[in-house]
Amino acid sequence: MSIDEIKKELYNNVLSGDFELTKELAEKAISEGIDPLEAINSYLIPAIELVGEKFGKREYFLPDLMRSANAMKSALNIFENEIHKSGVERKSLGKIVIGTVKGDIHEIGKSIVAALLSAKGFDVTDLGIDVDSDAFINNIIEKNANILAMSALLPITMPYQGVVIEELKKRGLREKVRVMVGGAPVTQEHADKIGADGYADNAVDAVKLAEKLMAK
Ligand code: B12
Repeated sequence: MSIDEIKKELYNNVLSGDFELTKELAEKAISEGIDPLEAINSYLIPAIELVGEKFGKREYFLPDLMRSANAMKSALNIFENEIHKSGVERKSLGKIVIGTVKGDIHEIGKSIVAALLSAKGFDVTDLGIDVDSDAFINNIIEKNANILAMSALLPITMPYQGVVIEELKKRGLREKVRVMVGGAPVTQEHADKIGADGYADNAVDAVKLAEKLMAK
C-alpha cells in the first residue's frame, strides 16, 4: 500500500468506524515514516468532523458516532505514543493539569492537546473526562501546577469552565494558576466572559498559548 493510500484509508476507516483496520493503518503509517501530527491533523480530525456533521444531519446515529470515535482513538493512541517519543528528556517547560469538564465525556481533542503539550516539554497531568471542580483543584495543589487547561465540547458543559474558575477564586488560588480553555464550541468571547487567561482553537495553538502564559 502506498503512503497516499494509507492516508486515504485512515480517513475512510475513521468514517466507516472500523477499529481494527484503523489501528493497523496507523501502525503502517508509523512504519512508513508518516508524520503523526500530520496524520492526526490532515486525516483523523477531518474524518471525525465529517462524522459529526453527518450526525448533525441525522445521516449517522449515536452507534455510528461511537464506532468512529473508537476507530479514531485506536489510531490516536499509536500516533500519540510516537509524538511522546519525539519529546523525550527535556527540561520541563511548566506543569499543566488538563481535563474535560464535568458532564462531558468527549476526550479526543483534550487528549491531542495533552499529547502535544507533553511532546513540547510540559509536565502534563491528564485527569481524563467528566472532571469536577474538586478534582481539578486538588490536582493543581498537589502538583503545584502553573496552568489549568479545560476542554468542553457541549454548549451545556462550557459554563462549567467558569464554575471551576469561580471555585479557584473562592479558595484564593486564582492568582497562582493560569487558566486556558478550549473545545469546539468554545470562543474567545466565552473565555473572556468567564475570566480565563486564554483560549485556543486547536492543539498547535494551545501549545503556543501555554508557552505564552508561562512567559507572563
Ligand atoms: C466523537 C464525538 C462523540 C463521542 C466522543 C468519544 C470520545 N471518546 O471522545 C461520543 C459518541 C461519546 C459522543 C457523545 C455525545 N455527543 Co458528541 N461528538 C463527537 C464529534 C463527532 C467529534 C468530537 C471530536 O472528537 N472532535 C475532534 C477533536 C480533535 O476536536 P475538538 O474536540 O474540538 O478538539 C480540538 C479543539 O477544540 C482544541 N481543544 C480541545 N480541547 C481543548 C482544551 C484546551 C484547553 C484548548 C486550549 C484547546 C482545546 O484542540 C483540539 C485539537 O485540535 C462531535 C462533532 C464535532 N465536530 O465536534 C460530536 C458532538 C460534539 N457531539 C454532540 C452530541 C449531541 C453528543 C451527545 C449529547 C449525543 C447523545 N445524544 O448522547 C453525547 C454527549 C455525551 C456527554 N455527556 O459528553 C454534538 C453537540 C451539539 C450540541 N450543540 O450540543 C456534536 C457537535 C455533534 C453534532 N453535530 O450534533 N460524541
